[in-house]
Amino acid sequence: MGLAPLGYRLFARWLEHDPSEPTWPDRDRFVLSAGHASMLLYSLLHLSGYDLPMEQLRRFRQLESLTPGHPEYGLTAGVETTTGPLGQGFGNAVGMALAERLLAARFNRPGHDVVDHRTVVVASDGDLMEGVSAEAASLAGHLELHKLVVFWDDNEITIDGATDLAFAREDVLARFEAYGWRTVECADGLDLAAVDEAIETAFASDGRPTIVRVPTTIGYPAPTKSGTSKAHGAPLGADEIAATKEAMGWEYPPFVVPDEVSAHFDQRSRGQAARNAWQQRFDAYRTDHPDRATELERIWSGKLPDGWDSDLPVFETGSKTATRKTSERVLNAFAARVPEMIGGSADLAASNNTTIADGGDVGAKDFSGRNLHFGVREHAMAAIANGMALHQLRPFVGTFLTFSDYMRPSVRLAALSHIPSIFVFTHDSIGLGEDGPTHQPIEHLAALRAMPNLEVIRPADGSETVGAWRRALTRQDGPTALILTRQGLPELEGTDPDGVDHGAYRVAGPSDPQVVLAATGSEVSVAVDAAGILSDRGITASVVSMPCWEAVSDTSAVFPDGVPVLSVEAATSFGWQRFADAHVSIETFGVSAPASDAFAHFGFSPENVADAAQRLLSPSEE
Ligand SMILES: Cc1ncc(C[n+]2csc(CCOP(=O)(O)OP(=O)(O)O)c2C)c(N)n1
Ligand SMILES: [Mg+2]
Repeated sequence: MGLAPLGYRLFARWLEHDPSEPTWPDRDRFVLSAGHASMLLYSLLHLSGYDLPMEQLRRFRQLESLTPGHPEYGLTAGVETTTGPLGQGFGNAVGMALAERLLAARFNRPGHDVVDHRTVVVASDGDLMEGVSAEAASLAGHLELHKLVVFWDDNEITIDGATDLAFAREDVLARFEAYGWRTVECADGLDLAAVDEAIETAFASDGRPTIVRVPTTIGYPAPTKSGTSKAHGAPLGADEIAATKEAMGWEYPPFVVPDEVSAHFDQRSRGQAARNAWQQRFDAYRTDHPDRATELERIWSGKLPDGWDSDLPVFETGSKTATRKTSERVLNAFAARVPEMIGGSADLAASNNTTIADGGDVGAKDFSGRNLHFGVREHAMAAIANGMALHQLRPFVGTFLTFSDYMRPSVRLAALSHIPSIFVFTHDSIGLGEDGPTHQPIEHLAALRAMPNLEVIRPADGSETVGAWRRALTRQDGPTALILTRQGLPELEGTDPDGVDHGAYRVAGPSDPQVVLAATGSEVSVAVDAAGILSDRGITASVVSMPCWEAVSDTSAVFPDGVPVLSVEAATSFGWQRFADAHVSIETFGVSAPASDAFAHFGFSPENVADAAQRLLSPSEE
């Protein structure tokens, strides 16, 4: 209610959007980072003329309505991203504003600004307290994302009470100024003229991103609860509603919008005019630059270009390479064909091997490059990647697997809202060696596999790395985590890119073994060697590589009935109980030691794996 004046003026006057065509590519992006104010957004969408009938507003927060508790991308027309976890929308918006600059640098030509829109955010106190927004704001300032405008709902209230409990001494605008932002003060967020003035100032860019402090009163004008934390989430109650309506001079029953209000608010003709004007500009662009126009339309459609998977590297059996390095080659092979692949790392590019050769760096003065430097800001990196993906790019972002924890809230939102971001996680086990337990992931694979709609792919060698990237790039409806080694791995004989799409497949041994060794990534070659030792001992073993659990459908071919299965993975066994009867695993934190010593210490030698398999076959022979 306190944001109604700002929302009204944005939607009904300032934003370029077309309710009849919510996915018009050059629309202004509006992100309600404070997703708990979802009814504000639903009301604005309804009144503007989006396909959100009053019936849906009545069904607010009810099962299968289009008006869930927090806005969900892909469900409700006009909702640009899923918000609710505070700070995420802010990060997504930075990604959208960045994508706009990246596409503009690639496609706009003199006299043809076909990519040219704002990204507008409403952020609450909570959004600005969260670390992710600070990371994202710092990078946005560095990159001078000047078409990004954030309105801060400065209502001095959070759930627990007034902001003087925890947020009163901070000079938010000074902080943003220090990030390289322009700051604007709105005199009164409840006064339409003051709101208009602030928006007008903010929308006239001075070359920096802009934050506008908008003082409001939460729950305005409810007579007793406005201005207090009681207005945040609890219903006002019948008496307070009646008193509020009286204060506003509003005499209509619930869910009734008077015709003159509907007519006044309806944005369809204004939106159509804006879109038609853009369409004319785009048609002129097509006349002058037909190939570019076709290419831009392809990117907007989300379709990969013809030949996207030609010229992929082939890896020689027996050669030894880390999968982070095979990944670099595969990434570059795809990137040569897929220009919308743009990505980077959180200050570990040379370790994550995420650099596009000759791609050029992205910087404030030049957005034509393809390599992004996120700085040491993992959380914002993932939130920004999601925003870029929502803007039709194919972002990939890298860090060490152990720091996936720093990004997890954004990875989760990518999964929840079907965003195809690609997360490159290298240094995937104790195999990273000397950096020790702080850097050695143990529970991370299990934690990522537990997440619905995230595909976790841990290739065993170069061949599977090809399959991993191919699968990640063809995925449209959710994110992928690529799990890669620091240390060299042998290129195996039985591996196959297609194996990744099967999820689990046999790479060595007979189809009717006495025991199955199931492994992923660096442990597949250990299992292959263990199978050789078992064979010398007169025991037949098969080796099943399981690069992608999420792709596994039928396991009967790889895990024959009645044949015991031993899992071999340098991580916690948590989750492997689904497939295996016993485990060679790590149930503690790691150790600081050379990789070979760390592997030996935790029993990841072919001999120990063979012994464990033998014990599984005849437990009494211990
Ligand atoms: C990451 C995260 N932590 C906690 C919450 C729960 N939560 C929802 S709103 C809110 C704070 C409310 O204060 P503010 O952001 O100022 O919003 P206002 O009440 O002013 O609308 C909190 C803690 C959340 N949504 N996301
Ligand atoms: Mg607040």
